[in-house]
Amino acid sequence: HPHTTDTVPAVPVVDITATGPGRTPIQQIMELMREHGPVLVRRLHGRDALFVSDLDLVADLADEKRFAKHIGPALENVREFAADGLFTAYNDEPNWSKAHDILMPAFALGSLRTYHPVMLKVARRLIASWDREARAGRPVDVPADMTRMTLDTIGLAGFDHDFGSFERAEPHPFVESMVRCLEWAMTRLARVPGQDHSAADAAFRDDAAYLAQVVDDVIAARAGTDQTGAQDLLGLMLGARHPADGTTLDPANIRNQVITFLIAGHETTSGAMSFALYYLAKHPTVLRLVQREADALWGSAADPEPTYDEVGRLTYTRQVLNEALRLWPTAAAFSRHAVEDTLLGGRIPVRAGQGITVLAPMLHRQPVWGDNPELFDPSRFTPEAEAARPVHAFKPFGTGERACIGRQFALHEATMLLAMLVHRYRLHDHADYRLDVKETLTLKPEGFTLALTPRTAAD
Ligand code: MNH
Repeated sequence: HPHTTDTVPAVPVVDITATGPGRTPIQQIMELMREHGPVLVRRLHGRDALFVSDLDLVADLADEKRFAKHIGPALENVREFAADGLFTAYNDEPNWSKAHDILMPAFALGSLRTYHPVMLKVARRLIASWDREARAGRPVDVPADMTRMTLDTIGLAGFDHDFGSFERAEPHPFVESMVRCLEWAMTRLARVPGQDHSAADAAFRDDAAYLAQVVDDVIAARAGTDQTGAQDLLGLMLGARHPADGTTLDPANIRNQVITFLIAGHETTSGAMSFALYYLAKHPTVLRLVQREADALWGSAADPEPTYDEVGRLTYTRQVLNEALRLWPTAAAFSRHAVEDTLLGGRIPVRAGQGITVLAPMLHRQPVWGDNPELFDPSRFTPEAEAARPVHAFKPFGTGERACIGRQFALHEATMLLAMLVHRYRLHDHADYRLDVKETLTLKPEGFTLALTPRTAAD
């Protein structure tokens, strides 16, 4: 039974030491919050961690004057292979602001336009693969193929490197190593003190070394060539000088940035598209509306050529994606700390530097979302509904200056692909799939397959 401590009045403390966090720690905290409410302390082997999903507390944590990004235990583990890359850098690490300033132009709207043709090219690889499977009457493995698509996209768009994922029966070894690194970072949090983990740690070192080697090859293919005018991520990393002091990123930091972007640039987007397809397969009426939106742009064209601007007009498709990210934000937790000792929400004392983790899937199920938050309903993201809702009610991309730098990149890629897929195929939930959310720090619908048939004039 939970009890309260005198340091954190009225906040339930739930000790999970007996079971540990297991293989689905996010879903475990979701369950604890359903039972104990939207703010709780999770105690594991005597270590306490404060989790919140209450809207007022999250809004308070978003105050950049009083709170900042926190590198908690999970991201400390990710630092073992991404070090001072943008995602895992400490706020006051000079390489954070330096890389942020140098790389921001790669995510400006003008740059996103230049990635559009590459995104389209990779979308067509996926479609060629799905056409083959559809003809053969074989179902497709949705998360595996979404991962092929997003890895090839970030590789080509960011680094002019082709992972060729659709030419492989198995995931690219980079993905397999990366997933094991993320799993190591997650399961390391669940370790019982005093046990021997040297075998797992040695395997992790091998995987991390492999990631670094792939990345060094990607860098070597470009280094030494003239980067003037190269505006993709790697071009900026190798060539751009910081506006303030004229220095470039150092080689160790470039390696960390490439690892960071190859991971952050594909893993979460792939999960988001997988969940969106899951909900479309389960909600024929919504699927119909997405198809209607795509049909309005592309009619019955066998091979439409979506333009950059057309993707911006796929507003209902974008709502579907947002609604999937509401229910299953694929980067489900982010952490903040207080700059100085303060009262969170005016009531919960927190010390300077103490980590506080926002659990987005539960924030996204708070009363502000109405009385049936489990219902998949893209009309929650009409412009009117969005304008009427407090801004901090929806946080799939984090908050403040450390929020996701790739948000528009991800949304463009995912919106275009979803619309192209529903324009082309009927989706058949052939296995009557029951949602099974796999956690590897990020979330994915494990084992989700779809059978496909081409749409005909009659559908
Ligand atoms: Mn992304 C930070 C979610 C796509 C690159 N991303 C974050 C954070 C969240 C997040 C949440 C903040 C984490 C924290 O506060 O600790 N990101 C997503 C989701 C998607 C996504 C849900 C897709 C959907 N991210 C992408 C893509 C890229 C990218 C695509 C790159 C092309 N994200 C980043 C980087 C950061 C980040 C880099 C770290 C930014 C910083 O701290 O400066």
